[in-house]
Amino acid sequence: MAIMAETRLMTLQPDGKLLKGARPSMDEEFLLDALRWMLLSRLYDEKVIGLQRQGRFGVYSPGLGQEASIVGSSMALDPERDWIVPQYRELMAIVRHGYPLEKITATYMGKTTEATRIPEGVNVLPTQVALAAQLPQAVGLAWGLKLQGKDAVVMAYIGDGGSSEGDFHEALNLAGVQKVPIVFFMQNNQWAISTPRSLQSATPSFSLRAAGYGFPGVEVDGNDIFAVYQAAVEAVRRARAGDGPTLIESVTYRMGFHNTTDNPSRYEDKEQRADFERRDPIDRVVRYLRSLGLLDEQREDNLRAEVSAEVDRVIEAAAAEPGVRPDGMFDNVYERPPARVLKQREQFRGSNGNA
Ligand SMILES: Cc1ncc(C[n+]2csc(CCOP(=O)(O)OP(=O)(O)O)c2C)c(N)n1
Ligand SMILES: [Mg+2]
Repeated sequence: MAIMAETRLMTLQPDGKLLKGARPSMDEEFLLDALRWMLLSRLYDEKVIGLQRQGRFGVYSPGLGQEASIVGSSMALDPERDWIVPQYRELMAIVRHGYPLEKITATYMGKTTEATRIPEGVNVLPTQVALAAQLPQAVGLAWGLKLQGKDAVVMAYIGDGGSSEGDFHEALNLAGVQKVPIVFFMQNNQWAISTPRSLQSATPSFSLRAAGYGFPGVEVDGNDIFAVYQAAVEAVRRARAGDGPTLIESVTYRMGFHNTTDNPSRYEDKEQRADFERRDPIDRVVRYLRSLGLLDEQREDNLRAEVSAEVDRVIEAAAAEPGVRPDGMFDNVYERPPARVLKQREQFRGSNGNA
């Protein structure tokens, strides 16, 4: 007997019409705010990829095509008390949660190493490149919050590729046993660099794995902001009520590339890409808002111009930062650097003249 995934949650169809009988999970004002965040994510990505090509920005993994997944999930959280534990492709989720975009931008532009420090009061852990290593940390954080009697929830992000790591299993297992207040939000963007989803796992749906850990798994159309938000709100509500973890599989597509060193045209399936182009998460919301008479061409142009100006302002501010001294690489790694590191810094200063 074939194991079937539970039906994939979808509310808003690619043509911008609500599925028959479906109700939007956001009111109009909240949806306009979500659209603004999705546009910020997209326009920022487009602009900084251009800067990277000019040698002004570091290696970067854009969230192109995944904006509903990234923004919709984070909008279910309360930045005052909840925590985000990111992988590395959820930039606007952590920015919406309070991590200043200027600071991140300055780091990518080689202007500061300060962004490795999380500002006081911002409930975000550093981005993680060692796949799935963030998950045991996230479960520990959620467990700690539970033991402290806080009503806080942790949202931990993971990719389809990261889910093949042992840490994924260990973290989800412990989270289920201890019923910690956590939401595992998996962005299944069909790729782990050049490894396709079909070679990542034989499971018909990653969400099914949750059953093995004793908590619910849900699969959502990750390009449908209403569906993503609805699933995230429900999972956050469960976690906050003490009912334990949820695994959300957000089915989306990486429309950009793995990072700025990658060229997916060498391995990508053109038809699959074209299919997801038709399901663009931003176009879908624009069509919906137009059909309601809440957005016309003029208003959309204005919104794009406003967001674009905001991106320019952030980049200009970051570019004006003084830049990193060569010995800045020793900063912000240890709270109390060991003697060995202090000695290396002295040697480095001596040999490089560190102007
Ligand atoms: C433990 C570990 N193994 C391998 C890598 C190399 N690596 C970096 S990103 C990546 C792909 C991750 O794919 P996924 O988790 O789906 O995230 P996505 O890039 O698609 O957002 C790999 C294999 C790594 N960083 N860490
Ligand atoms: Mg992936």
